Amino acid sequence: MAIYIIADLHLSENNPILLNAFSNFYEKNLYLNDRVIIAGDMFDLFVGVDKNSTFHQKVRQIILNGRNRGVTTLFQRGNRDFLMTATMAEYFGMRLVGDFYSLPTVKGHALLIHGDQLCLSDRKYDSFKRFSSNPIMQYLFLSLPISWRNKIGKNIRAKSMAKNHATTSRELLNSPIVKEVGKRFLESAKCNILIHGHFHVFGGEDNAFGENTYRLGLGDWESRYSYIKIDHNEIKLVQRAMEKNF
Ligand SMILES: [Mn+2]
Repeated sequence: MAIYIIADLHLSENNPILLNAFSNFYEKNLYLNDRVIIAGDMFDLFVGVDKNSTFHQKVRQIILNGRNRGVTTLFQRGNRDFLMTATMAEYFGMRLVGDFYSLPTVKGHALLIHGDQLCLSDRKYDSFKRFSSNPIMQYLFLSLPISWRNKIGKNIRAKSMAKNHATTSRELLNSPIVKEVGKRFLESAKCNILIHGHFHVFGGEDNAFGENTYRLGLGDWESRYSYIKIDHNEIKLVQRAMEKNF
């Protein structure tokens, strides 16, 4: 019985290799009573459930197959899939959890966030999320036909990506502001381990936010994938090559 945390898969219908890797992750790593927490950006872009999309059906089937084998999936929203509601998550066989989720480990309490929250002071903060952070806008947006939503989402994402290259993710991650925000998050949640994705920079950092604090950063899924495993004995950050057919 273990908890696995993954993030930043950026699944899309144009990338069947990633979808296959996601499927294999379930098939090869997860067993009865295991729990997966997908910490955001599971989708490259998510503008609501499209029940007619074979892509969405496939994602759903992978998670439901896991559920049938006793694997529970929790979902935390990222900046690419922040429009996921509890009902939509349930369609995919997942349970939606909060944007700040804490869990006990052998090395102390860990706070899990997608990671975009660490960049709140960044003026270039993802405009797709800013675009409809207000509930009324979200409601109006979700009432549009799915084809419109896809088009609008893709346009906004393209604009946001085009102007996001001034600072590298690694520089951003090491900036004093991110350190300060992370420290505050840990203090208010009474945790000493911060787990996050979003930056696509794999790696752990000891004393990242003060003495005896740890930062565990998940990488994105591309030629490699990463996960965090938590069980009664350990908490570990793992990166692996994406084997052929994985
Ligand atoms: Mn992200």
